[in-house]
Amino acid sequence: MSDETKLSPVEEHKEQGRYLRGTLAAEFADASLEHLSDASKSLIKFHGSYQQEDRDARKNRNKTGVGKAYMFMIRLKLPGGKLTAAQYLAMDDIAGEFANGTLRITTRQSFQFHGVLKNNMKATIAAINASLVTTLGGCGDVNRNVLSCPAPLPDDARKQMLADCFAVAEHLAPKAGKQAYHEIWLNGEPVQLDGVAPEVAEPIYGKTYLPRKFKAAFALPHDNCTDILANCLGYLAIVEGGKPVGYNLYAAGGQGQTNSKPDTYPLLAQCLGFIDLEDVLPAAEGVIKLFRDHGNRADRKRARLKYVMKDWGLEKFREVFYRDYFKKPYREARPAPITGLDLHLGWQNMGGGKLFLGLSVENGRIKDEGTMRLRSGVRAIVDKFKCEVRLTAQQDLLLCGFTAAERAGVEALLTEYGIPRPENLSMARKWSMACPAIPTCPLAITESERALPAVVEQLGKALTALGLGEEPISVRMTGCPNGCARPYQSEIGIVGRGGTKYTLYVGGDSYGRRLNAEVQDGVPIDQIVPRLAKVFAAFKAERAAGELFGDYCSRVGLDKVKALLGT
Ligand code: SRM
Ligand code: SF4
Repeated sequence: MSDETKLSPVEEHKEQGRYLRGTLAAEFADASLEHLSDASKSLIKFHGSYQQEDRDARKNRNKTGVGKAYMFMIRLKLPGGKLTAAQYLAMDDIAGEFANGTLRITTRQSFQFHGVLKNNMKATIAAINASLVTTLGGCGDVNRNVLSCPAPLPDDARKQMLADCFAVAEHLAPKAGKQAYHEIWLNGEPVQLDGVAPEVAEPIYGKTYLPRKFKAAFALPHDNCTDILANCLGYLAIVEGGKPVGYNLYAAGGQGQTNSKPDTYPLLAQCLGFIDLEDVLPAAEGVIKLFRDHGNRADRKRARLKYVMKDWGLEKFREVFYRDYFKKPYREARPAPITGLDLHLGWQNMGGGKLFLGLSVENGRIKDEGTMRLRSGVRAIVDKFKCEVRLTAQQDLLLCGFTAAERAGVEALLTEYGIPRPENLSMARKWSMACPAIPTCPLAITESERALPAVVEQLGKALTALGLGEEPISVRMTGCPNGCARPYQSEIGIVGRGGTKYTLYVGGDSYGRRLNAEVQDGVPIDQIVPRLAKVFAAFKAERAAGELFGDYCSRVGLDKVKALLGT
């Protein structure tokens, strides 16, 4: 076999894994094993977990020769980011008992726990499931958490999208893989699979699942808060006469790229056409099966659905999808441009006399630190009012279902626990996101979550000094080019380059419709804002009426922005 056709080792792990079982049960039962075998490292992802190490501890441990401090990250599957009060309180308990005392809202509306020790994995996953929350498919070569606008606003389209989001998540969940999950983590009875055909055991995925991860999202044209164009599959709701009538279907978006591989890059999803509401599941199944059959299983860096689109072009992609998979005629997309993105922060009316409160969570980390006891405060509010909790794809938190009379009580708790109201935070802070990076992510080459707050503070001051403090400029940082905080879809993207240096991208838009472009490489972290300040000044002087920062950068062109940045 040539290198181009030789399957990646992960394909072998899946092939031999007996529908996600492998030797996981035995390796977790053996307390003397500090870490997992390579095959188990691949398979554990499908169960919603990654083996990691504490990178902060690495230096000292190397010096004393004690080896790596292994631990696990666990990611939930929370379609639409929805949790009951009881589920939230249980997740908070788990964060304290088994993880590092924090809950991390992800950029895909879910929670991650960090720092779970190997010997606590079974108890942790069992505790999560006891609350009727799963981690199955949180990671791995399957459909990941399905996104939908979580705002409980009183409109039919959002309700329809959430219902469809749940249906897609359920339909694309592993089936034989679920039995394995029960056997390994929940003491389920072993299921005999010998002689069962793969298309029966695992009807959508088969024995070797997908070539790579798969992501789906729902959004509204006026509220793209899930960034649907970053997804492998996107449903843009079409509303006529106040009622949802179907979706414009998008396919093959993605962010990740690798520095050493110029044939990897971010791409926005492209529109396949219009589908009726009743075709939500057949369309999902069609796109995912097309990916299963045509994705690259040799080179994992080029295995995402976006490269099938890039290699074939939209015309062929559509032709194959409609003819071989969806098996219905192509219908032209309805005119529905994306025109906005709502962070859903502050107090808002959800109908029926009820209110919800959107709280901005810095980089998604719910923790107690100094005088700001966010974790304890949110816990106290959820415990007292038994409010439903929803997570946004912008790493924020919505507390839902208060009466008007309860509002003062919630406010009092916010004050008691030092939790800032969104209206008192800078726009720069509200429109920022960072990925976890160091100390947990093995792929990080710079800091991100721990570095962005200082940059955002500087940024807020620089913008305020120029009278631009109220501009909604999206800024997203990642600790490597993989793009977990979707930095290539923001107005200012800051991507880890190594050490304390970053690559700077500008010219995207805050509604997730346009990719930005690289304008400077190797920028020291303390130079990011001083260099951008010159671009902000030009923006202030030259912007057209109502023009946003990213649109300005895109209009005046990269050469001008590069010249303004200087060195
Ligand atoms: Fe991601 C890998 C964290 C959303 C693209 N991502 C990772 C890993 C698991 C590192 C690893 O492979 O060992 C990170 C774990 C870090 C840690 O310590 O927690 C990680 N990704 C995250 C989260 C937690 C970032 C966050 O700030 O919230 C997000 C979890 C989402 C979830 O709940 O499911 C997260 N990752 C994303 C997104 C954004 C999105 O999906 O909207 C992207 C870009 C979109 C895309 O998929 O293209 C993204 N993550 C990647 C990639 C690049 C994939 C590629 O196509 O090349 C990797 C690397 C990989 O898979 O090999 C990666
Ligand atoms: Fe890790 Fe890179 Fe993703 Fe950040 S962008 S979490 S550093 S893989």
